[in-house]
Amino acid sequence: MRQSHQLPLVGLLLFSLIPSQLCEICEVSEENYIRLKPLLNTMNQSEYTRGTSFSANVLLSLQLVGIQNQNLKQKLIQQIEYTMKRRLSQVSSGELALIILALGACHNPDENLIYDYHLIDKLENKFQAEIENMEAHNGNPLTNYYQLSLDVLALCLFNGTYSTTKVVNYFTPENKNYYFGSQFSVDTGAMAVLALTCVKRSLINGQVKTDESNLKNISIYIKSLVEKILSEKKENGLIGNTFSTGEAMQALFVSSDYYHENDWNCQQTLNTVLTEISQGAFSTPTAAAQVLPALMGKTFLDVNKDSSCVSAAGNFSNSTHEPVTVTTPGSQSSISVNYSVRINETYSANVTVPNGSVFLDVMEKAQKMNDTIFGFTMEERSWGPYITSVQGLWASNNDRTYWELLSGGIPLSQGVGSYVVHDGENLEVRWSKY
Ligand code: CBY
Repeated sequence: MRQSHQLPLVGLLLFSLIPSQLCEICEVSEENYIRLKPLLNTMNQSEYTRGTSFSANVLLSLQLVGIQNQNLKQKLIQQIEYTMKRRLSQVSSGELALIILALGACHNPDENLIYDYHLIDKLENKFQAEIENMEAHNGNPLTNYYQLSLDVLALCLFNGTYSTTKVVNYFTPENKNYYFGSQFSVDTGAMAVLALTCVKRSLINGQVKTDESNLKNISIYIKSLVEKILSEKKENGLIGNTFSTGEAMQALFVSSDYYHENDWNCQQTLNTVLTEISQGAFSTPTAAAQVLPALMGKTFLDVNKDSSCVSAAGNFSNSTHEPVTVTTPGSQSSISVNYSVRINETYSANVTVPNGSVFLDVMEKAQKMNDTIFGFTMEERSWGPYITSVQGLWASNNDRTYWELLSGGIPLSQGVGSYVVHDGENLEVRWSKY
């Protein structure tokens, strides 16, 4: 008798638990916001403004998670406006897409800048130029598929014109542009899933008309890309590497129809990312900006949702002015590394640098020692300096060539400006194809 009384109660309890568990959004809880502080501190270091895609990345991230740091936002917008006035023609398609996403996020007053500067038309042209380059150069875009995905995403979210058929033609999961060598690029795949999901939604809502087969193909592509992303999941929950995980999470948030609940333990991924934050892994503003939205349950598809910009996070951002704890290298001790440039032959030198130096310091020192062999050029990208040439040999997107960074023969997952070198290490820049 007692049991039969309890049964409905237990049933009710279960009923109320199950749905909430199914809908559980994997995001950092409010009491854990403090663990995100290092990211905000890093993003706050905008005194050294690093060009537009850096500003757009940070602004987009702040807008999406609803952080009310007007001072920083104003600085970033100024930087973006400066670029729009002076050098919009030199901005790459993906950078422009990021600018549009950042300015348009949350329907704030800056959204007008998109229309004042005709940014959507300009993006349509830059996207067209990417496609023309692919047609002329063996399927290689001017930039890369990460940027093409950003283009489609921005055009889709802000009612630009694009051809769904072209998207279907170019975004097949077998396309070589999703790969660097034989390695699937999780960052690229994730951005493509976000773009394709946006396109799929506007087809379903009837905002864009197309034939059934395009819609069907887009769904097939999303499914296949999601499988590839999930197959890059590591034992500790990271997807690809530390720096691609945030974007992979965004892609998996919007595509939950395409994988099984058991295929991904979101909480494990989240916890590992939080641990990485505490170890200082996201020490560049772009790294911090790219991971933050996912940690707060946001995706780039929330950009034009009205409700996306208000959040409890606004409150914890005001007190972020403490200096960042940087691990100061012990006294003035020196370390020495072996540095090589490999084209067909290998040119090596022993280089001594202060303890705590980064890869770039080694390259500069070697250049001073022998400019003919170790001379190089670089340009500032959103993630920091990117090596464009060594010994006068230039990387080329049309040929898919680049200068690869390695340590002990293993490719690095950080650029020359952030990778801290160790005593006795074998560093190499290698002329490679991707
Ligand atoms: N952003 C872009 O256009 C870049 C897209 C991206 C997929 C990007 C990673 C991902 C991201 N979230 O931004 C990307 N890298 C690309 C496309 C490329 C290629 C650039 C040329 C092209 N076609 O556009 C290329 C040549 C394959 C490449 N990345 C090279 C490198 C190496 C750079 C070496 C150099 N010459 O300076 C390097 C260091 C790998 C190596 N071992 O040589 C590299 N990339 C790394 C490590 C990274 C990660 C940076 C992580 C960090 N903490 O610094 C990266 C996030 C990123 C930037 N590359 Co690429 C990938 C990762 O590890 N998850 C859009 C624009 C608007 O900003």
